[in-house]
Amino acid sequence: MRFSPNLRRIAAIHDLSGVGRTSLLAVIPILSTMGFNVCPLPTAILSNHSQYPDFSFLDLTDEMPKIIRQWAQLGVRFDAIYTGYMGSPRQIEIVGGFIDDFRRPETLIVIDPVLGDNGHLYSKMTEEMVCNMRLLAKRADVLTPNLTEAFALLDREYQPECTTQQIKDLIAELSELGPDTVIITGVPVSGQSGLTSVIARSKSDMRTWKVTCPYLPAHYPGTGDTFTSVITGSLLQGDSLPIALDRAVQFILQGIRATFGYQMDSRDGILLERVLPILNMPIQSASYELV
Ligand code: PXL
Repeated sequence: MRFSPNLRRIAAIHDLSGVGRTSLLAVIPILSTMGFNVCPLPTAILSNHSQYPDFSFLDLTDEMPKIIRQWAQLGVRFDAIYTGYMGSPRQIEIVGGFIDDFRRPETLIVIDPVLGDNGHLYSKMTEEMVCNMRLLAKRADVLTPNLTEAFALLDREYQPECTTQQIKDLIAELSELGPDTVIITGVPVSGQSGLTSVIARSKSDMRTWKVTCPYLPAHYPGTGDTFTSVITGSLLQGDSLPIALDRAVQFILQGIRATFGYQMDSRDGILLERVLPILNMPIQSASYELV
């Protein structure tokens, strides 16, 4: 009898930033801990993420087609393709082609349209990057913008105060671009500055889910990457959408709680190393609601 390890494989298309616990430095540990074989296709190498005032930046656009060609020759198959921070507009087109060539009917395509936060685009994110990201988003099964990115993808002016109905309308419009499931993160809860929420809906299900959690007054880069990594692993493990939302929100909250008590430079991100083992524990209590 031959046993197979049955490890599932995820192509992770993000930058590698040495300091700050963003992108691949969150994606790889989280999805490895959740039991997946992560294959990085790096988009750029940075000394540290771009929310520090200075950083070095090596654009890997020219290297990516070579890596992809080699993977095609090896006949590598992926159970999921998960994309995040892109380094150039042409790179986004290359990634679109990679998805078209490597996706099989059962491959989960997760696109985190990393463009900005708190109403502003990150440095290096131009209008052309936003346009190309909009085209890439069409290929997603699961799209996970924060509120800033949701407005940017729809070419609308950022509006931080939204009613639940306005968020539902944003989700519907983003779904029309193509994705089956849209999850909007970092949605303020109106009238309650101590709370934040994520709201999500799948086209194939009429229900809209909301998970609310306490908002701690600190900004940690990389929490979006951490969130979408847990969502990807959880959905691949067979969780329902609301359970995946709960797992991701609770994990971020535990990470922030593990970090907040120290007087650390918040640009270093959350103390991921302290909380990774939680990913293999059963979910403590689900708090999702229908809205
Ligand atoms: O966490 C998103 C992200 C990813 N990669 C780089 C970034 C950021 C956010 O600042 O700068 C390089």
